[in-house]
Amino acid sequence: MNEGARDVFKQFVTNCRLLPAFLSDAFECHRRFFPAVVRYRSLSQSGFFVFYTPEGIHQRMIGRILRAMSGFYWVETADGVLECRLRGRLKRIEQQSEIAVIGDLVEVVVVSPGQGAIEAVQERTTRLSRVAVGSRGHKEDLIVANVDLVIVVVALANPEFHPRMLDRYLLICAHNNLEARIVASKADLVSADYAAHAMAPYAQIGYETQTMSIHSGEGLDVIKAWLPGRISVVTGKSGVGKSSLLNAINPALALSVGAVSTTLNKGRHTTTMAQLIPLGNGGYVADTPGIREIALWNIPHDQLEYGFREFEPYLGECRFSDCVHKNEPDCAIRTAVATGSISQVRYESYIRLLAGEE
Ligand SMILES: Nc1nc2c(ncn2[C@@H]2O[C@H](COP(=O)(O)OP(=O)(O)OP(=O)(O)O)[C@@H](O)[C@H]2O)c(=O)[nH]1
Ligand SMILES: [Mg+2]
Ligand SMILES: [Zn+2]
Repeated sequence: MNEGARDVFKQFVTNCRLLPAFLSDAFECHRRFFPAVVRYRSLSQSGFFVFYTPEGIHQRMIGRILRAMSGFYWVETADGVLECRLRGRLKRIEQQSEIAVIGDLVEVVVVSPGQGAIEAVQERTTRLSRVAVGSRGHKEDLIVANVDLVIVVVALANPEFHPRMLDRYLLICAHNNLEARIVASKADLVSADYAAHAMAPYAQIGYETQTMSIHSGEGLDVIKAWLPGRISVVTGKSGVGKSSLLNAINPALALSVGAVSTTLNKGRHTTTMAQLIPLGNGGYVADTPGIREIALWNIPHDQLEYGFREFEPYLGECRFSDCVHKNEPDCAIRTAVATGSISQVRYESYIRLLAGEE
């Protein structure tokens, strides 16, 4: 499309977005008389236009990236899923940061049947990424864009429950300003008492927690009700049952599920690539591989305390303003731990993260 035509097109798109829905519908009915508009579905999310230019027909659509691999992007549009590549100009930005990731809303142009080019990436509302804000010399490792909810799955057994790992995930969510809910999976392998005991410190500090089992069906309805109308990411260590959970909620997904490696009790990364799955109820869910490199991820020490929400009432109460709550005198956090207001387990997690321990 030449520059002149592009400007006219942009103006046209802008004008169309301002139109009330009924007008778009009217256009649809009378498209014979308005050859520029072929179809328009939703004012906010998706829609598409056919615009006549001297070179022919160009469709510009808004779509959502469902999958990304080796420079290819699978974009869900009003007209099906297109396999897309980035326009050259975007590729140059890509080298500095991830320009397009799953969850992104993008503007695409059809280049041939089933294939398109990503022209622009819309601004993200939120992001789930591994690299701390403010850390230098790192390319931001963005996992999913426009996330509304992170479902952190921890197994109550097989692999053994480790609060440390859960705390790391919660820290990442807090650092990305994302709501996190905790699913304690494989409840069929432990007693109800054990499950309640494991989750108690998290429930106490206001996290929504849910025990779940794909065998007994416990918790599935509750988790299913979290999903409509938002983008959720299911995350957690390999082998905890993330893909199993999604299959149990929606068997049509048929995600591959693997046995937990018995030698290492670590899982073996059955899911190798994050993908966003449209659920058909306005909701999307991303199944992610267990984050293997999570140990490498680090955030600055002075920001660590903000990832522990129960510390918040005490921050600023310590004698030293730069207190790291380790062995400084008159530390409000340590006092709160001693009096039982802050859980010992969580405090230990904090100390280990502070020490950079794996
Ligand atoms: N007993 C029991 N086993 C479960 C449950 N959920 C999952 N599993 C088993 O746990 C193993 C791992 O499940 P997956 O769903 O592949 O785990 P994942 O978290 O997706 O693992 P990655 O894709 O490697 O990150 C499989 O053998 C499942 O059958 C559960 O509720 N109870
Ligand atoms: Mg999986
Ligand atoms: Zn302190």
